[in-house]
Amino acid sequence: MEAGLPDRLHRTPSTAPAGIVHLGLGAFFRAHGAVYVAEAMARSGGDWGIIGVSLQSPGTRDRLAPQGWAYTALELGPEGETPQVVTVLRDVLVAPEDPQAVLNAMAAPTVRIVSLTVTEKGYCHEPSTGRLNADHPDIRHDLDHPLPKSAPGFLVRALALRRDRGLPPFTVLCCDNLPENGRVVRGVVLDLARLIDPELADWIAAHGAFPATMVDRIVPATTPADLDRLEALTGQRDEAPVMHEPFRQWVVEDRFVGGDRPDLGAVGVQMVTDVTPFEHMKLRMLNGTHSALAYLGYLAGHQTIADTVADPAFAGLLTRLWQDEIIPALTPPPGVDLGAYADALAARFANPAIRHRTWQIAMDGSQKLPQRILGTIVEGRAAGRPVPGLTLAVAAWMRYASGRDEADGPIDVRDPLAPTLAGLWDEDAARTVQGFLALEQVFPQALRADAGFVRDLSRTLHMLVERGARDTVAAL
Ligand code: CS2
Repeated sequence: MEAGLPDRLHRTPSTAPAGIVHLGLGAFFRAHGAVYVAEAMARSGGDWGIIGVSLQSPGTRDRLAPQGWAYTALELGPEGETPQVVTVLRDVLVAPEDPQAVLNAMAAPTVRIVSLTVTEKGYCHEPSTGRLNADHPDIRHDLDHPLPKSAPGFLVRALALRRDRGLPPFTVLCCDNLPENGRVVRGVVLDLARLIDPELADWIAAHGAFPATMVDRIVPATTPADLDRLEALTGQRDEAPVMHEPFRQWVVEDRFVGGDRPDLGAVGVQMVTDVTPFEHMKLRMLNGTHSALAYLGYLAGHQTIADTVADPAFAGLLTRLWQDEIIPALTPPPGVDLGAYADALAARFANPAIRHRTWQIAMDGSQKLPQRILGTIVEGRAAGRPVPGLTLAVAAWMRYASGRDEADGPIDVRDPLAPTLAGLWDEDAARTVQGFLALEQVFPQALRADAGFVRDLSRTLHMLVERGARDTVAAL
């Protein structure tokens, strides 16, 4: 044992072969998919240990390595904290340091699933169409170089290795909050493969599997204070724990290459034939209101989602968004009562133990808004249903993306389009709206051509700037 490391956490990693390679080893996957897989193996066995891959930086690998890849998942309930040590990781690779090692891991005969949480922008696609953006700098690189940078590049090059070695493809299990995530990742993989080797694309189309999933657990970023609190609770120093709420849900389309997968159904994962109604419900009811609260709450000076919904004006907005604007456009998944789902969400958002920053959720709005908010607006307007709350959320995103807050202080806007968005801000609300709506990769044609929506959005943005977020929410 290394000095200072507690023995319960620190362990010699298992040498059993891994069955899964996971791209994008962030806090969300370590608090969600990895925990389910660990439980499924404990329950039903199988060599499903996970090799994690960081596509950008070595930080997670460097913090986990001295712990033998074990880490604590700390459940933050309203009435207490429950730690669990997760030991399902077998190794962690850092793609930019050694892309060949990542490809070798993905092409190993024992690996049958490659799962991904690379965030919306990691698929290098156009959010409004779901197709590969062949002009993306990483895709341009991956077209010319056998050692890739992007997630689609790793998938395609590793699938090529497997085909060349006579191995079956792995199942690609997308665990990001994209609409029809299985179809989108299949589309970008086939688009890229076709540009590299059309026969490879045919082979993947014929033999591959890209099940759709709906993933849900609120996992705020771990802070230095969390490390100290956890140490006080357990007596062990963990340099790489993850924090999560008690709730979790995973709905998975049961379509795996050769039917080969961990026994997820035994540990509460819903294995279904159609994920779409679950995905719409979650993306629009949870993530849609999350984004609305993030932009408006941030502008109103609220640090976290729990703080935002503790403000009665925002709690009122939330109820209204669900009841009047979002639920009427949804088809409930089998056996689900959407009103009860909303009530449960309200309690989850209010959980004071979860310090989920509005700033964190506000990231990458250009990649998130289409599936979270814009689809509901299109459907509402087509049905003649007013959508003032969601329109206000879009206006708040524009205001936020300007990079200046209501006291004219700077906002640290994180978005692949950040410089473009900041440049669209204009003193005149109608001109700002015109500039944003010209972003074809974000706004669907149905909204860009909807004069009534353009007028409502311009008025709402004008009011938001004049009166500030809190007053505008209260007056809605
Ligand atoms: C959040 C999600 O950061 C965000 O954009 O809306 O991470 C959200 O917490 C999860 O999807 C909950 O399952």
